[in-house]
Amino acid sequence: MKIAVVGATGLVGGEMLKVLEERNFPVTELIPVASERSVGKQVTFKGKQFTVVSFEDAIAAKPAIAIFSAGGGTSLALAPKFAEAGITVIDNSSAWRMDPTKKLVVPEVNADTLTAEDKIIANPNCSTIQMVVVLKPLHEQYKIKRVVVSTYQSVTGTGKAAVDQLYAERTGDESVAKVYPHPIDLNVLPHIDVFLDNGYTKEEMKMVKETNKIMGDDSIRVTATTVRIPTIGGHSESVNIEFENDFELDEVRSLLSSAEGVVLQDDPQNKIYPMPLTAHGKDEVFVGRIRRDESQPNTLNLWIVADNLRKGAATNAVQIAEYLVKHDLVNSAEAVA
Ligand code: A2P
Ligand code: 11C
Repeated sequence: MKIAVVGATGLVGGEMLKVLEERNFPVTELIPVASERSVGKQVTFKGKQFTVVSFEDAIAAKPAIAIFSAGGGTSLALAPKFAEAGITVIDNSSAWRMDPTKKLVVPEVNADTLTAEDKIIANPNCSTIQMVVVLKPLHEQYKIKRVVVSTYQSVTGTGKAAVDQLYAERTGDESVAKVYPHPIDLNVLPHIDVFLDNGYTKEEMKMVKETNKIMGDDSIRVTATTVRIPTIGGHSESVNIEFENDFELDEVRSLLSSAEGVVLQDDPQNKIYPMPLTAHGKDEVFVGRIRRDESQPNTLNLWIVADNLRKGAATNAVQIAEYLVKHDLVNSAEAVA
């Protein structure tokens, strides 16, 4: 299958190439796309060099799937052009997520809603993805009423320039451009994406709206505080969940340990709990610190960590592609060749 990766020179794009390779996705031809300034550059995939091409050349090559991670503006402008050519777009930007005509998909939660007619499929925000993978099995069993989440997010969520800022601050290199309004090393910024009129940030409102859309249930009330911390391995989340029905902690652990894509790390006596350092480079969502909220009935506290570039972005997109291929929902290489 011919696959285009739009944004192949970026941080998430590079992770997409690694994940496609590691999961042995059946790529017969890779078509890397980036901005005009990168056309002609090389990217490495499965030990071979591939030349970055323009989006026009990529469409002409008729890939079956194009995975986009090149920013919202690029997705808005280019995804319809790919879709019109019969190419299924899986888009990692926020451009199409809340469009009622587009599906917003986390495979463990709602891949079964996908059809061959879905030509632009939205990949959710990283902090939302890792949370809903854990919420889904709990919602099915106990019915969630309300979620209160606070995040501790990696600088990798901002992109390569932010990783550079963190290390430049650490080494005292003044020549590197700053992407955050304050220092990030030895600091914590309660500020991710832009502030909105209601006092929340866009990242916080993404967590609210995207959770309802993916879970297919607007009755779940969500409130979020999203925070940037000087780490690179992944995003962490403190999540407080109030249910309609009561639960047993052992049953919660057992549900989560058998949930698809979830790894239970919940042995605090032995200092075992999820951390960005140990989640880094992994495809799963890690959950631990599972305990009852003793301040009100039917309420649970837990701690969720995942690599935001993996399950939060590249892995989720590749899993959507895998689902489409498995269920024969894309134009095959022969059909579009
Ligand atoms: P380029 O490297 O040529 O700028 P990141 O978020 O890590 O900065 O990555 C953004 C990715 O999106 C890069 O691969 C970047 O390519 C790509 N990109 C930016 N603008 C466009 C565009 N207009 N068309 C295609 N790719 C783009
Ligand atoms: C961050 N969650 O950590 C953001 C990055 O909507 O896909 C991803 C933004 C998005 O800064």
